[in-house]
Amino acid sequence: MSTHSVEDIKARSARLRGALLESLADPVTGALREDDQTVIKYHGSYQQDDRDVREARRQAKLEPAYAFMIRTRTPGGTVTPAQWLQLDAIATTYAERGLRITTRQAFQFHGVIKTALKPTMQAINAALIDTLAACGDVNRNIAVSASPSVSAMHAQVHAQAAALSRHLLPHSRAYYEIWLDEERIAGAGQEDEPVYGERYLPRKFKIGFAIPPDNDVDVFAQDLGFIAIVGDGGELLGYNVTVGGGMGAAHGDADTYPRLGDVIGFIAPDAVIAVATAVVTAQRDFGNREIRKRARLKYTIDDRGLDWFRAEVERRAGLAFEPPRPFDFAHNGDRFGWHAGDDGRLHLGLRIPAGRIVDGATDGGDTVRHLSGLRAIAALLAERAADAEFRLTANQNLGLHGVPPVLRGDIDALAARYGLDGWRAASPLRRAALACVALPTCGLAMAEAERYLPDIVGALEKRLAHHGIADAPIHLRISGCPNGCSRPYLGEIALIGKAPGRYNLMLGADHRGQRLNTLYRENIDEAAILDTLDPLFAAYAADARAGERFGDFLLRAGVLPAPAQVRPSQADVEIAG
Ligand code: SRM
Ligand code: SF4
Repeated sequence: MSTHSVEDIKARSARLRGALLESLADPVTGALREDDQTVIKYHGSYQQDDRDVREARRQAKLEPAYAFMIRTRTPGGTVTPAQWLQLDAIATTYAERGLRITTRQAFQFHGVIKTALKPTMQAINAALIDTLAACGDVNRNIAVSASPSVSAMHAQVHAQAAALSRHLLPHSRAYYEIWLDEERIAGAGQEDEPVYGERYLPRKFKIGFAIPPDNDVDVFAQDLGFIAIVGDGGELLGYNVTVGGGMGAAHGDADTYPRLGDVIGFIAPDAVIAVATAVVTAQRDFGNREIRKRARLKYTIDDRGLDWFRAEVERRAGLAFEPPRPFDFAHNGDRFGWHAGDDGRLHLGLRIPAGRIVDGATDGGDTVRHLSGLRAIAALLAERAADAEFRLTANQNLGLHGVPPVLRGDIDALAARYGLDGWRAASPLRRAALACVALPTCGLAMAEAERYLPDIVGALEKRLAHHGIADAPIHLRISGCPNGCSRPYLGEIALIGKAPGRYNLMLGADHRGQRLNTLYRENIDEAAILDTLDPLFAAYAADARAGERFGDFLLRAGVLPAPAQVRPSQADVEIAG
């Protein structure tokens, strides 16, 4: 069987250069040449077009309204107050729709036109942030628990993730030549790529570090996961390693499916890079390069077997996994409000609806100015606590970390003034809800997600209130298509876009990211979604046990069949070992 065309583009791209310089310089179109639309992903950008105006422009015989999405590589989602101010200025100068926090702790800028791409990239790099390998068939932004319980152990895990991120970067200098005018040196185009090789990976690759009891990175949705195992004294003992998680699927195609990662063993902290390199290179060498939809690690493992894969990783890493250690996740959501860290400094968890930071959005009926508010907070911190951190969460929210207690009152006042304190009044459903970007920028969206979130949350809140359970802590996740960018298959309630205004309704995941949900109704509109959920809410209100979560209730009550995949914690991890 022949290789997929993307494989050829990678191989002939001269280590990710393609004809990008020529494409960028072409004044006739706002688009890139076809191959370069693939190549630019490795530089952290996607060519898109505004789908709201696509049809009108087609009728007017205009080319689509091309513009680019740019995604940062920000392992663990951490930036300083000064960097925040720079990113804000970039969003305001070059992009549309403000700053967007992604489900992998990155920033996205949308609507950057071709002629603004290079200045935008330069401005991002001037802020000492880059976008290299934020997209493409490489290791993506590494997700790390953004839990507010900050300790030396948390810092150690973040540092290991950042080191791993650097280790897995492509060695090609293409990024620096194209965007930062680095001089092209001898050997350019043939750089050695020791981890990736000339065709890079068969498909995107994702790594996450979870720190129990928080599973805010949804570690079982990652190709490769590290679950921190912490000793009684709070010290990092090592990690349980998970492999083969992934969410993406296609409607009606049984060859594609969401899959939870398997726990394959325990390693010491200093084995992280060796094990990650072994997993990545095993996937590089054995991943499916003929059938792109089967190219993720989860399918390599299902095709060849978990035992084979574990042995291959042990051989490459030169170690033997120890049996997995017990761990216990309490939830896969975020924590809001103020928390104290071990060092006496404070951490504030703020909710950002669907991760979109703009001025003028409505949140629970109020008009909020989150972009301006966070600018004001960043300016305050830059002046008074420059080593504080903004930390993006993998649930599209934001934490302020390392805040001196003396600034708490000022920050509370700013949060209230700009509507950043919405988490206080928000229902648990609203606080935990996730939605992918979808329309108008995502070329793959079949239905709305981010823009639909406020309406559907409002409608569901009314139904819950009607049954006297307005405070039910239900995890809702919406994706505009089955690719699953909001990790919807881990939602207690999930809507997966099927067509404009129509969704598949999935139910029954847990709230810890350890159980996949199940398809309950296919291709239904909002009225049918609400009518389907209403009797389930009524039953939950009447029959749930104390503290029982909605997803768990649906299984116990027999509304749903036994779940397809569960990854228990605690001592029962040996099911995968
Ligand atoms: Fe995603 C493709 C947005 C996290 C699975 N994703 C896309 C693209 C680039 C559409 C495209 O290929 O043309 C979307 C751009 C939309 C836009 O306009 O910005 C897009 N994905 C996102 C973000 C921004 C969603 C969000 O609302 O936050 C997230 C960016 C993460 C980051 O910072 O790197 C995002 N995407 C995810 C996740 C969640 C995660 O990583 O934890 C998943 C599921 C996990 C997984 O990978 O299995 C995910 N995105 C996909 C897939 C399906 C991959 C597959 O295995 O089938 C696609 C489609 C593809 O790759 O062909 C996709
Ligand atoms: Fe686009 Fe689909 Fe991802 Fe949503 S889930 S951002 S619609 S690819």
